[in-house]
Amino acid sequence: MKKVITYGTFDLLHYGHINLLRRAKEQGDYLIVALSTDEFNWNSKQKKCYFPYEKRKLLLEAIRYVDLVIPENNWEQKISDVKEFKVDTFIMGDDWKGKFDFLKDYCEVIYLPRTPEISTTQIKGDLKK
Ligand code: C2G
Repeated sequence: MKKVITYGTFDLLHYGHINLLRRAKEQGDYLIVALSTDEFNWNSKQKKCYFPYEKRKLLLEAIRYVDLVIPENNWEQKISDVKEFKVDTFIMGDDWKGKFDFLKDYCEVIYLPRTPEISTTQIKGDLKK
């Protein structure tokens, strides 16, 4: 079984996220999503989520491509996650290109093209108009 992992906040879930998750699952048989906790988002990514972790987790677990959702508590857990879950492939959108190449010592690293013209930030901005 080929295992794939990806990381993110996935707040205000949108079709750009779904495109990423669909393509990530196409790379293997089992997709793990490491979902940024509220604390990690606020303390390390300066992101205030609209939906709290448990709601974002509920939404992700309802997606056919997703097999397991685990918490992302910090920037440093990726190597131990890859080892613990015996991950074959790490996937992120290419806004992160190069940032996680250190994982190439442990698994395949793939950066996929982002879906253009959609983001959680854009949704929030549009709703204020
Ligand atoms: N994404 C995408 N296209 C978009 C928007 C997002 O492909 N239009 C991808 C991002 O590249 C990322 C994933 O969807 O791979 C989740 O996006 P975010 O929730 O914004 O994740 P981020 O805050 O970048 O967190 O340790 C890594 C971080 O947790 C990544």
